[in-house]
Formats: sequence, structure tokens, C-alpha cells
Amino acid sequence: MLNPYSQKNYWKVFTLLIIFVNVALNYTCIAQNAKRPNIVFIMSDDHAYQAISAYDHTLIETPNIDRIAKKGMLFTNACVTNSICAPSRATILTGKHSHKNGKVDNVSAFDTNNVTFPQLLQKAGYQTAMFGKLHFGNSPKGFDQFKILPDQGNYYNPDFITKQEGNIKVSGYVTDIITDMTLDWLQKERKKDKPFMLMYLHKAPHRSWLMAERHMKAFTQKKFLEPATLFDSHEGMPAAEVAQMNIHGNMGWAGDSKVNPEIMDELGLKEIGVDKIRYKAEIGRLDTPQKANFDAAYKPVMDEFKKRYPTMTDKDLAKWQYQRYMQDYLGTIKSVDENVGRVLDYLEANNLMDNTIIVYTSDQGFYLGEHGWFDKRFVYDQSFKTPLLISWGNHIKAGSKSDVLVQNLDFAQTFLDIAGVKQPADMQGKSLLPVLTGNMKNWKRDAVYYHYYEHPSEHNVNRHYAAECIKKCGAIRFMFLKNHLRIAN
Ligand code: SGN
Ligand code: CA
Repeated sequence: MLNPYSQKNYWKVFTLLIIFVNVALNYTCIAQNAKRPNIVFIMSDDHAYQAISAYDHTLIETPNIDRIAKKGMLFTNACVTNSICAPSRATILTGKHSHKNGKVDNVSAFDTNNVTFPQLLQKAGYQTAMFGKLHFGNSPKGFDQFKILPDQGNYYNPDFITKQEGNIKVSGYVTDIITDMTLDWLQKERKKDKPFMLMYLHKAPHRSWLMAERHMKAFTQKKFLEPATLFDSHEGMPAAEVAQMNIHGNMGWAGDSKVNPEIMDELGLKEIGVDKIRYKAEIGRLDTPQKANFDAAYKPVMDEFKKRYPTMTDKDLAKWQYQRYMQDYLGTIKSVDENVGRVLDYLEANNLMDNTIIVYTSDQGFYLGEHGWFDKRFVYDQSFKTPLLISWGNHIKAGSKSDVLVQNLDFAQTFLDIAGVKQPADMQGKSLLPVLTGNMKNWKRDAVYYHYYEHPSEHNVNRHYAAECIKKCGAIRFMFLKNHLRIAN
């Protein structure tokens, strides 16, 4: 028997005690970490909710993205604070409106003095990683690993800025590559004794809508239903008259509709902006086999167009451009859906579904021909609203739907809340935890605020701000445009 009072044994007891405390502390830490939920934040770029079958079956089936809604919750009133790429990402990371985090448009640099939720999660013991499009002009803080596209990135054989390997170029198709990187990290780098927060961020379906080779033949032959407002006169929408987002008139023949520049010259088609340069910049990146597949799919389309062109009216051309737009845009989404499926399969196969909150969203919505438009920016429904699907094991009722007004401003606080990390007092959103868990007595929101700043700029959308207010009779959206107040829904 060890006598703790003897001088010799005192040190033995003391050492044993230290070992015991250490083991106990480590064990508690591992147990706590194991319990804290993992976060998988999946975001695509410019993915309209109209192009997700969980919302609408008209245009495309997205069985894998839909899996998230089947296991969890589909939000029908998720919106953004500023419908453009980098500002949306800044709002998501900081939990602050554009005027507070400083990233009001795509041009200004992101102020890295901002505190972001990944930094806070990392400090709290989360392993953090980001793969794909960030669009900030600087690297993200608070990540143990990242591989990001420079600026907008490219669809084929893209370059990446990486945390550990410097700048690299990877052969292949961007959506597949971002997924390979994500799966690689999950398989080889994820530390099993820590919770993780993974940002898996697609470039697709951003302009100029270049799909994977494997989908080109099928998608270039598809026909899609036209939206009722494809030929909108924009009556009562004063800013719409000067905006340059019209499918017929502002889309490039080469860069967008993929009409070969030589065919443009042959037909006498007028170049829109730097249309031909955009075509060459994207298509010129394809290697020989990739280009052969591209030609095999697009040449028959262009041959047919050449034949029809002499007899086509403006209306015929608009209809043709709408079909070309949908074929390419939706073709890129097909790969996003397949690849989301690969990540979900991995999480399922590795028993990670129960303790992982999975979010699918877009940096904003997008016009798919509504009002005759493409692009976003305006606070009308299709770009103000964004898709949002969230699953989280048994914490969220499978197959549930919420029409509560939520914003991309809410993600930061939601993630901090579920990770048990203190939410900074200057964050401006709300944790969605009560909504996700059906605890609605703890949820209250009367209105959300919107502000679009990027003007003068591409697409010429005037600056405007808006508020959507919840009234007993439903939601009303007020839009302030050049000091004129209008109702925008
Ligand atoms: C590019 C696109 C625009 C798009 C902006 C912003 N033109 O400039 O159509 O509105 O990005 O998009 S392109 O000819 O270069 O494709 S965002 O999603 O990054 O905000
Ligand atoms: Ca975008």
C-alpha cells in the first residue's frame, strides 16, 4: 500500500494525480468535441431556387440537393441583404450588413479586420476548411486549410490559391475538382477528435455557364418552358428600363450563347461588350479532347442556327437565346447536383449525418428569363430570395418546410449558436436554431433590410434599398429607388 505521507511516495502520488487529471481533462474534451455538431456549408454561385426540384420541377430535377430537404427543412422565404456575390459572402462570414462589414460591392476589398464566424469556431476548437469560390481578392482568415479560385475562377482546368501549395493549376472541370478536394480533405485531413466546419463553395452556375463535357450533348438538345414574363414590357418598373440584364439585347452571342466568333462574323451579328474575348478566354482553356467534346455537342446547334437565322424575327432570336441560356445554365447545375450527391454519400457512409448540420444555399438568387432577364441585383423575388435547405440528423423534422423570413445574415449566429460559441453583440442576424428545431415561441422577426450598391457597373442596375415587412396579411416589400417608394412584390 502506498503511504502518501512519506516523503518518497509524495511525488509518486502527485505524478499519478497529474496523469489522472490530464486523462480526465482530455477525455472530457474529446467527449465534448465529439458531441459538438459538424458544419457542412454548401453554396453555389447564382443558383436560382427555380432550378432546384425541391422548389419547382419545371426546369430540372436535382435529386441530390433535394435529399437535404427530404432529411430536413426547406425554406421558402430565405433572402439576401445585397444580391451580389462578394458582398453576400462577406455578410455570411461576418453576420453583418454590407454597410457594417464594408464589402458593399464586388470591387472594394474585404476588410480582413472583420471578425468572421470561421475564426471564432477555429478558436473554439473546430477544424476549418474552405474549397472553391470566395471572390474576396484576399485569402480567408480562420481556416486550417483552403484551396480557393482566384477571383471568379474558370470552369475548365482552373487555377487555385492554396494555403499549403501556393498557386496551382488543376486539369478537369471545376465542379468535379472542388468536390475532389473536399472529399480528399474529409478522407485524409479531417481530425476525428475534433468537430469540423467545412465550406464547399461552387463556382457553377455562374456566367458564362460552361457545363461538364459529359452533359453537353444531352443538355444542348433540351427544350425548356418559357416563363410567363419573358417578354415583359417593364411597365411600372422605371429602373428596369435602363438595366442591362435582358436576355435579348444584353447577352453576348459568343461569350454567353456560345456562337463561334467566326459564325458571328459570317452572320453579321453585332458584338455585345467584349463578347468575343469572353468566348476565347473560356473556350480557349479547353484542351484538345475537351474541345473535341465541346465541338461535337455545339457544332450541330450552331449549324441549325446558321440555317434558321436569315428568317428569324427578334422574338425568335429572344426565344432561341432563352433556350441556349437555360441549356447551359441548367447543364452546369446537373454537375453541382451530382457532386453534392458524392459529398452526401460520403457523409452517410461515414456515419456523419446525425451530428452534421448540412446547409445548401446560393450567394443570391437569379433571373431565369423572368422579366426577360438574366443576372440578379434587383430586389424582385427571383434575386432577393435565395434557395435554402438544411438538414441536421434528428434535430430537424424530416421533410419540413418553413416560410419564415430568414436572411444570409443569420448563418454566422446560427453556426456559433449550435457550436455553443458566444455570438458577438455586434452581429446583426439571428440564430435560426428555434426555427430549425420547431421552437417557434423563441423566434420573432418583423422585417428584413436590403441594400444594393454596385452602380455604375456592369448591368447598370441603379442603387436601391428595400425592406420586407411581415404584416398580418402577409409580407410586403417596399423598395426605395431614387427616393421613390414603391411596392416590389
Ligand atoms: C461577371 C459577369 C456579370 C456578373 C458579375 C457579378 N460578367 O462580371 O454578368 O453580374 O460577374 O457576378 S462576365 O461576362 O464576366 O461573366 S457575381 O456573382 O460574381 O456577383
Ligand atoms: Ca453570385
